[in-house]
Amino acid sequence: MASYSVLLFRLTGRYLFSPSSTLFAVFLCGFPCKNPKNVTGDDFFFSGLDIPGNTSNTLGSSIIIVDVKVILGLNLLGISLERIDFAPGGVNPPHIHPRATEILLVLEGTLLVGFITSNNKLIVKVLVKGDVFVFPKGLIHFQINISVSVAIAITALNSEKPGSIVIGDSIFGSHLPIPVDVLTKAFNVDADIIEKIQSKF
Ligand SMILES: *[C@@H]1O[C@H](CO)[C@@H](O)[C@H](O)[C@H]1NC(C)=O
Ligand SMILES: *[C@@H]1O[C@H](CO)[C@@H](O)[C@H](O)[C@H]1NC(C)=O
Ligand SMILES: CC(=O)N[C@H]1CO[C@H](CO)[C@@H](O)[C@@H]1O
Repeated sequence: MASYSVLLFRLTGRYLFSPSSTLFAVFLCGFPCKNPKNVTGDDFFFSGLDIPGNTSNTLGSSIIIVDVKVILGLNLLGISLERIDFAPGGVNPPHIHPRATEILLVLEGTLLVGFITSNNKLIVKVLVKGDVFVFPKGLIHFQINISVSVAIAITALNSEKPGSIVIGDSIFGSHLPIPVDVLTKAFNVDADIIEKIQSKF
């Protein structure tokens, strides 16, 4: 039945069943395309990246993401942008982007940045204004402001929907927590330490 439907699609360019049919429902990973006749400049536009993010939080950092949810015209184009603000000592904690390599430009301040290779080697670098650094796709990476003044970075990512998985949030703060037994064995510590960390997320 499914192959008949696909054959019909090849022959006629359309599916026999409407997308609302549960049997042949089509689930899009990207976003549906707008009618090209209705596209305007605003579909490729965002304003406000000159405004600093609010870093009054426990991490002392803020990320403004300009991805396909913000600029619909990015759909399928494989690129997005972020502005990251850091208070003195502020941290963008260890995280990965499952779908993107990231290239970071420091606009202001001094950052210590790093990523961990698949061989478990830490690669670090201190960056100042004008410096550029690359975080390869899928690797755990972080940034910390090591100066007494604020820092600002712009990053570009080669996905319109790079995704972000914050390691601590995932491991210790998942909805439906990972069983403590899994974490005590994984980190080789007692349950009370795991429970203490879990309580922070
Ligand atoms: C899109 O453009 C068509 C004409 O090309 C127009 O009839 C229609 O109302 C437009 N739709 C929207 C949502 O603006
Ligand atoms: C920044 O965030 C803090 C904590 O959520 C809030 O109290 C404060 O009003 C915010 N500042 C601005 C300028 O929005
Ligand atoms: C002012 C301030 O918080 N400075 C901190 C910047 O980051 C370095 C490294 O973590 C800290 O040692 C400083 O105290």
